[in-house]
Amino acid sequence: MIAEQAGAAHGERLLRHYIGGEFVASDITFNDVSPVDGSLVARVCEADEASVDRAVRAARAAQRAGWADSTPAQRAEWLHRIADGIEARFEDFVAAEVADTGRPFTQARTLDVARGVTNFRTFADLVRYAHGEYFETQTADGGSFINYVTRKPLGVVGIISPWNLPLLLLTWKVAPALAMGNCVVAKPSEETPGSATLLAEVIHAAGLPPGVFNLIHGHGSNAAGEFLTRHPQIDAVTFTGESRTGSAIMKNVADGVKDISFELGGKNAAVVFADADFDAAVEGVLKSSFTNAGQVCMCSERVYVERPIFERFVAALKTKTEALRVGSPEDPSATMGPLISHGHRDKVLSYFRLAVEEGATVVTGGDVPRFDDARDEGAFVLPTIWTGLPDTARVVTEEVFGPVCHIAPFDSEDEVVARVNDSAYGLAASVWTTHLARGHRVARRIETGIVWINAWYVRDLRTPFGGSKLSGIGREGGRHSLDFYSELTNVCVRVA
Ligand code: NAD
Ligand code: 6OD
Repeated sequence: MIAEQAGAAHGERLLRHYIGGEFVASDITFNDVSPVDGSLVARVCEADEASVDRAVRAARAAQRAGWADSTPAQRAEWLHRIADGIEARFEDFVAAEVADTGRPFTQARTLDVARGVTNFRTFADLVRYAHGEYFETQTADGGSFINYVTRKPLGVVGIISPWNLPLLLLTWKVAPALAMGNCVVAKPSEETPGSATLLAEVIHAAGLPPGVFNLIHGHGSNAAGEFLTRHPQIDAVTFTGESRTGSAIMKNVADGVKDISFELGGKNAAVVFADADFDAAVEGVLKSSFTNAGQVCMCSERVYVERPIFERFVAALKTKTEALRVGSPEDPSATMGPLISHGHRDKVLSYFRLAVEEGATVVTGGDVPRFDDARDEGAFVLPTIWTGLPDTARVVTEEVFGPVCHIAPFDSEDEVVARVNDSAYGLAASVWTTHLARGHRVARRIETGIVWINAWYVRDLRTPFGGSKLSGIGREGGRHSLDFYSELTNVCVRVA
């Protein structure tokens, strides 16, 4: 971890924590750097254990002071006010997201920040219509009872989010947690603190009661993230990130038997049948492999193509991939930005080398681009396609989380389903076919939390989102979020 004493020098931005309704600094700070050219974006405060403790206590106090007793309609109003605040500063959020990630402005506008607004509006609307359950019960001795189920907030929720879709994935948890009457302490990724700080500013300006939303910055292991998940006064932890980190957090929450919701890694497959709409499938796999430089948990890194169209498909995807333009956000023609950091690029480049060692044919990419300007200091890699590896190769089984895919041929439906399911992960899959029954049949047999047929990353926020196996625990989205962020109590009443 890069951490130093003292705050920001003159003219540098200092990103502070937001605790108990106030922006507070800490003595220790670290650098937030641009992945485009390594320049300093801001200095960021690193929360120590005492700061995390203050944030959790502020949240607990706010919970007791009335947030838990507010009505769904009141909380829905607050959420819409926050969404209004994001909209009012839309371009500031876009700039923060682009500065931290180097992604194209268009993506930040249409995906990241737009979803930040939608997350708040959706859960504002859903909470108004959240309902309980009701059952009538008769006992053998003639007694008659009604059972009804009430929802209460969990209390204080710790939220830990990753860097790949910073605002989207933070607000995807903050919005339903607040909607259900919880107070939160959120820790965004140390790589992307910018939009989270703006969210705190928006929430502050909206006048949310102090302590309802708290933000702490810092690193994860043996730092702010771990202090938060270990804190005895946290009632639940919701986490998005690597499977290995999920496992570490699980150990830390075990003592308190805290509720958890985990959205973790993936090694997702795309399956293209020979009867697919060819052009749509090529375009779909291009998106599913290379969107956000492959740094989306649902990206497909394994592509299976039915043998009769295999060669044609590889050639067509190669042509489209080579037409992608890697560049910085200032370049309006750039369709793919850098990876999040040099550290992550080192990891992706190690997989580039490993693929060659394992005997892959590099169809395209497999290297870094050369710009002959400041961008050569950035964390760019070329979108990369491999063929020729067995399913057991490490680059075909391990999550790379970069702009890569391995394409392999298959001969039958049964075979491809078995190969897709032969994975430690179970997050998402996409199936490309015009055979209606086959699409549904394959979707039922694939062991992932999400299956798209002739589509990829289409989201209706009422649907359950999450994965099986190493890809996570639980589901969020729609009523599944409302369920996770609330404690249910069954009340049983004798009526006769
Ligand atoms: P990461 O696990 O390294 O970090 C995520 C967050 O956890 C960060 O805020 C980090 O500071 C914190 N953290 C790290 N160690 C911790 C610890 N011991 N205790 C508490 N907090 C800790 O993940 P990342 O590199 O930021 O994100 C990429 C990964 O996230 C990929 O594996 C990707 O598949 C996964 N992801 C999954 C989903 C999903 O919905 N399933 C969505 C996005 C990303
Ligand atoms: O769109 C969403 O709701 C969601 N949870 C996306 C996850 C993306 C992973 O990178």
